Amino acid sequence: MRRVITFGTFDVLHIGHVRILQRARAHGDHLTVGLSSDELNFSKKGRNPIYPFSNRSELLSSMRFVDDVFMEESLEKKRDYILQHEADVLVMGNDWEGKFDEFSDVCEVVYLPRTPSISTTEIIEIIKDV
Ligand code: C2G
Repeated sequence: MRRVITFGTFDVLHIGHVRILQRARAHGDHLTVGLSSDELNFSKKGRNPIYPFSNRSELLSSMRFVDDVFMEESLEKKRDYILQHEADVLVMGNDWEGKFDEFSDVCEVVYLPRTPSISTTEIIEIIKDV
């Protein structure tokens, strides 16, 4: 079984998230998602997520192409997570291009094109203006 792993906050789930998860899953037979904790999102983006970890985890777990979800607590633990979950391939959007090449000794690293013109930040801004 070829195991794929990916990471993210996946807050205010949108088509860009769905498409990266679908494409990540297509790189193997099993997809594990390291879902950022609320605290990690705060440290990454300077704000709490709109949806708490429990809701974001439930949303991802409901997707047929997501097989497993665990809490990503630190960006620095990525190597441990990859080994712990026995991932054969790490897939990320290309906004992370090159950032995870250091893990190519333990798994294949694949960057896929982001879905253009959509982001959680943009969605939040639009909703604020309504
Ligand atoms: N993404 C995408 N297209 C978009 C928006 C996001 O393909 N329009 C991808 C990102 O490239 C990422 C994934 O969706 O691979 C999740 O995006 P975020 O939830 O914004 O996650 P991020 O803040 O990039 O966290 O350890 C890595 C980090 O946890 C990744």
